Amino acid sequence: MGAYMSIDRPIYVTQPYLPPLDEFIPYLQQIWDNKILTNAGPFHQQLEQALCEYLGVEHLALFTNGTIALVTALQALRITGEVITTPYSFVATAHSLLWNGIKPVFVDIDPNTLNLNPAKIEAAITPNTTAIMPVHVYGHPCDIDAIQKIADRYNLKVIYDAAHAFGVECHCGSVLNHGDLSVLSFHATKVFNTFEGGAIVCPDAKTKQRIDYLKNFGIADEVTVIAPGINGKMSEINAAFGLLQLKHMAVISERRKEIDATYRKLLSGVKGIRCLGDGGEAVANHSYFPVLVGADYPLSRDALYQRLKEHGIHGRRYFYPLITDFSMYRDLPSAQKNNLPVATAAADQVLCLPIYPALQEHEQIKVIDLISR
Ligand code: T4K
Repeated sequence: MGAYMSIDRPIYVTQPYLPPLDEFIPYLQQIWDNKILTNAGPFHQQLEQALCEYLGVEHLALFTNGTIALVTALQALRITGEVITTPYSFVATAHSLLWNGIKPVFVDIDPNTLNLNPAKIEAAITPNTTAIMPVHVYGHPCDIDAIQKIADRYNLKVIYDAAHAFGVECHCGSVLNHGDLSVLSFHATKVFNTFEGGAIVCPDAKTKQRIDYLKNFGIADEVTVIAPGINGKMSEINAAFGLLQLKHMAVISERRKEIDATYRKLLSGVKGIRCLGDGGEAVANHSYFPVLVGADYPLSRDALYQRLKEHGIHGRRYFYPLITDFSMYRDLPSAQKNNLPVATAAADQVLCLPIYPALQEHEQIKVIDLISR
C-alpha cells in the first residue's frame, strides 16, 4: 500500500456538486417569505422553463424522482402488455414496468455501446408488445434512428430511460427529443442534481398536461379527478436547488470533460482495459467513466475493484448484477443467460471509475496508477 496511504478521504464513484451554501440562502429566504413549499410553486415553474431552454426541449414536467417519472410515463401513454427493454441498467428501469403490471421482455445489448441492440428487437416482438424502453446507458446515445424505424413498423411507443443523459446531444440536437417520452433522473449521483428529482420530456403541451395531472393525483381542478394519478411532485426546495445548480453547469461540465480526457489518455496504453464511449454523441455529459476489464488484463474485474477499494477508491460495477439476475425477473424466458450473452459478459467486466467535479488531479492519477501498475 505504501505510497497510497496518503489518501485521507475515500474516493467514491461520484460525489454531488454543491454550490457555495451562501448562494442558496436567498432561495430559502424566498420560500420562507412566500410560504409556498410545493404543488407547482414559483421555483418549480421557473425550473421547468429554465431546463427546457438549457436542454433544448419543448416541454418538460418535473418529478420527485426518476423512478416515479418512469412509472408515470408508462401511465401517460397507457402502456400495457409487454415492453421490450434492456437487462443492462439500474433496476428502476424494469421495476417501472412491474409497477404498471407490464411484462418486461429482455433483449441483448450492443457490444460497443452496451445499449439495447436494435438488431435483436424484432425477434422479441409479439402481438402483446406495446412499447420499447431503451436506456441511454452512461449517457451514451442509443441507436435512436434504428429503434424508431422498428417502432414505426410495428406501431410501438418508445419511452427512453434517459436517467443518465442530461444535456447529451446526438447528430440532431438533444437526445431527449427522440421517442415518445424521455425520462431524466436528478438524483444526487447524477450530473445535474436536485438532491432527489427527475423529469419527463414530452413533445407537446397536451401530453404535458396529462403528465401534470397524473403527477398530482389526477386532479384537474378542486372538484375533478380525471385519472388515478400519483404524488410525483417536486418540492420548492428541490426546484430552487436545481435553479442554482443550473447556474454552475458550465463549470461542472468542463471539469468532467477534463477528467474524462485524462482517463482516456493515460489508460489508452493499458493492455486489457477498454474505455467505453467517446463517439456516439455530439455533446457528451461524461456522467460515468466505465471501463471493461478484459481477459488480457492481469487481474479480474473483481480483483481490480477490490484492489482499488483497499486504497480507498470505491469504483462501482454498474451494472452488475444484471437486472435479469434478480429474483423477480430471473424466471422470465427472456431473462435466460443464453438470450443475453453480451450483457452477461459486460456485467462481468465493467467497472465505473470515479468522475465528479471535485475529484482532485492527484486523486485521479492515483486511480490510473493503480490500474496501470
Ligand atoms: N434509470 C436509470 C438508468 C438509473 O440509473 C436510475 C438511477 C433510475 C432510472 C432511477 O432514477 P432515481 O429514481 O434514482 O432518480 C445510485 C442512485 O441511487 C440511482 O439514482 C442511480 N440510478 C444508480 C445508478 O446509482 P446506488 O445505490 O449505487 O447509490 P449509492 O447511494 O451507493 O451512491 C453511489 C456513491 O455516490 C456513494 O458511494 C457515494 C456517492 N454519494 C451518493 C449519495 C446518495 C454521495 O457522495 N452523496 C450522496 O448523497 O444507486
